Amino acid sequence: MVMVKPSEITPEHHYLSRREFLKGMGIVSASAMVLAACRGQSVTSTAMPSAVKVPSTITSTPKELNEPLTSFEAITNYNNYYEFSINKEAVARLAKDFPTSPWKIDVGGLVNNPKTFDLDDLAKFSQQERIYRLRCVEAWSMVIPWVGFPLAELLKEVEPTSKAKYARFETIYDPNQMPGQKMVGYQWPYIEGLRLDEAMHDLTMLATGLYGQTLLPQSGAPVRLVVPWKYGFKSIKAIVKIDLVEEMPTSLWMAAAPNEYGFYANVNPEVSHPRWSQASERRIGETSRQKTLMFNGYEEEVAHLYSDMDLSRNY
Ligand SMILES: Nc1nc2c(c(=O)[nH]1)N[C@H]1C(S)=C(S)[C@@H](COP(=O)(O)O)O[C@H]1N2
Ligand SMILES: [Mo]
Repeated sequence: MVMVKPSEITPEHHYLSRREFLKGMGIVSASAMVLAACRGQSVTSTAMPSAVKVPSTITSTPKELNEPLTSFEAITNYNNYYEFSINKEAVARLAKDFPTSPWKIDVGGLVNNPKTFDLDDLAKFSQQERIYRLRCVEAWSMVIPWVGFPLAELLKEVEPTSKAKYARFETIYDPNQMPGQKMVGYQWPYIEGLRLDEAMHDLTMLATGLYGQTLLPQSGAPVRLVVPWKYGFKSIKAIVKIDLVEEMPTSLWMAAAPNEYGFYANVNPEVSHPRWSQASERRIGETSRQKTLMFNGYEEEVAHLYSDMDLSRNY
């Protein structure tokens, strides 16, 4: 396993605007081709056997950033995943053999049509590529070409009732496979939550892949949440359960350190975390720091969700 220190990551290829690229190349996933080119592999050899198979034709990119992508090597070797290790550069090795198939997600609670989704069911949702910034509360960030589908599409199938106000997400609990779950000081399994309108927002996705290939265990395989306008800890990995509930869920981080982590956790350069200023961030693989953007750059899309909140307070 090659361990990549952030300082050792070579400057990235500059990512062509996806639209420009597709104009020249046809409909093959642009990032899969960039990846293949970088690693000297053919696109077709990258599919993993035991998870949602990412199709080689990906149809849309609603959010185009025109920023260089973080390298595949950095995205998959610098991970926060406390179930395996608190050492970001050890996660990939420790998670390597984590079994991600078979898998199922139970979706229930305040819904008319509770349902269990296996990997084949997840693969039936039309998979799209979306390039998003990921901003960790520790003040580093990446640009990641995810593959997945809007969470809203799955939630529509279970039909939340009018009583449902929040979605509560749960990671698998398997301390034999996940040594970090024996760590004291945390209430395992990892829990996260979203308000229902946040969960239904088109930017909120369930990711099954990145860079045109199936997710690796360290990235949250086989399926993880991605909420790009919130700090990274909201984007819970290896989900086995989603419940629609009436009360605001208590996340693992809220329970562990209520003075440090709120429920909303919207990226906000004006509000410092007790241990980290949020004004700027280190883009992994780049040398200079850059200014953090309100809502991580998604203000236009999401600010209306919070029009009645005082954004100078730490939520
Ligand atoms: N189950 C689980 N999900 C998790 C975490 C974790 O420790 N366990 N870490 C979170 C944090 S703090 C971040 S920044 C992102 C990191 O995602 P990445 O490793 O794919 O970059 O995952 C989030 N999801
Ligand atoms: Mo994070």
